[in-house]
Amino acid sequence: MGFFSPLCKISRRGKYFVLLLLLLSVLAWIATFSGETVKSGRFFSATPQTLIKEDTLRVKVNTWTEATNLLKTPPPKVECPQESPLLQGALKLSFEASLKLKDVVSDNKGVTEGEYTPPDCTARQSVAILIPHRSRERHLLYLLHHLHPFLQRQQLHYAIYVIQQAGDATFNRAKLLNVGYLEALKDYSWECFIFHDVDLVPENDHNLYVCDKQPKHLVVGRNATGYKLRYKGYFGGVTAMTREQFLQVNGFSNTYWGWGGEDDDLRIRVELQKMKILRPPADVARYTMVFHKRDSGNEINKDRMRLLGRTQQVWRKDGLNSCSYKTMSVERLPLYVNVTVDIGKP
Ligand code: UDH
Ligand code: MN
Repeated sequence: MGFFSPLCKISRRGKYFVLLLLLLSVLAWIATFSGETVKSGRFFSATPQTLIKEDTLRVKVNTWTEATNLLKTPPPKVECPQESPLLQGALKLSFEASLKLKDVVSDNKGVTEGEYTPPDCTARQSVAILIPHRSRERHLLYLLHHLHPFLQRQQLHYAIYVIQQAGDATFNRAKLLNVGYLEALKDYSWECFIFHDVDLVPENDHNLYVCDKQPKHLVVGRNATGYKLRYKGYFGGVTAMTREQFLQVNGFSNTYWGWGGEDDDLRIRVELQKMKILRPPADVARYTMVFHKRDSGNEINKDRMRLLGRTQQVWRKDGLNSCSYKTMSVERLPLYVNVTVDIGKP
């Protein structure tokens, strides 16, 4: 009798039963194995239809998490519209004696260190506003109070720079503006520059603080002149030039100390480049100038006519490329970047 002889003794029915048991265990093993592949197959090749119920659920949960995540992350920004829907047109300006700097700060929560970016769309232009300044604090406060909301309604990416002339030598508006251009470009590659007197407040927000294919003059009229252009060719007060346009004319002359002439000199530079000055419609390009007397330290420049006569000969070597100065400080205040500079004396 051999080793397997007891098996031979099992009945035929018993043999079928053992075979069935074997078959069932093989099937069970295959089932567990295929279950595993389907689960991991999600990451390889299983189509959604082959997923077992549990995984379908997991996929649903994932889609839900992805969807809620999508809601949390802001949608990609689109370019701001050609005309901002926030514009109001003619504005009611106010010059309250009680106005405080901290009120202007709290009115402009979107502004950090003088800079603002529209939250819902990508601004069409990045604009640096340059304000030449010395001891006109009250005018500066009124201007900041009006200009920040004005620029935000225009949906611009902008920053305000105040360029303070240190010391009490004769004032030089043009040289301060050259410094402003050079200093602002250290922060960001601004494409447009607005050269802005501290005492001129725009009356209508359709007067857009953006640059054009040609240099722009934004002050057609002001209260003090019955809203008429001061004289034919006047290019002062508030002007807008692209980074390239300003570079092309070599900026302002550095040689105008005291009041007058520097704006006419810039006009000559622009005309020498065959550029044409653009102006917005007169009903829009209106300003209120805060009343003031002539400042001490900014007396009429008696030499201005002589200087204007030599612009054509000197503009290439007198301007941005010859602007020497010493930066005393750059303070990043809430509403503007305060650049204090020693520009020397006449
Ligand atoms: N500025 C200062 N401080 C000064 C001088 C000039 O901040 O001490 C700046 C300021 O941005 C000002 C700009 O330079 O807006 C132009 O100077 P301005 O306002 O004195 O020039 P404007 O042509 O007036 O407006 C000239 C004298 C007006 C006398 C009016 C008498 N009716
Ligand atoms: Mn003025």
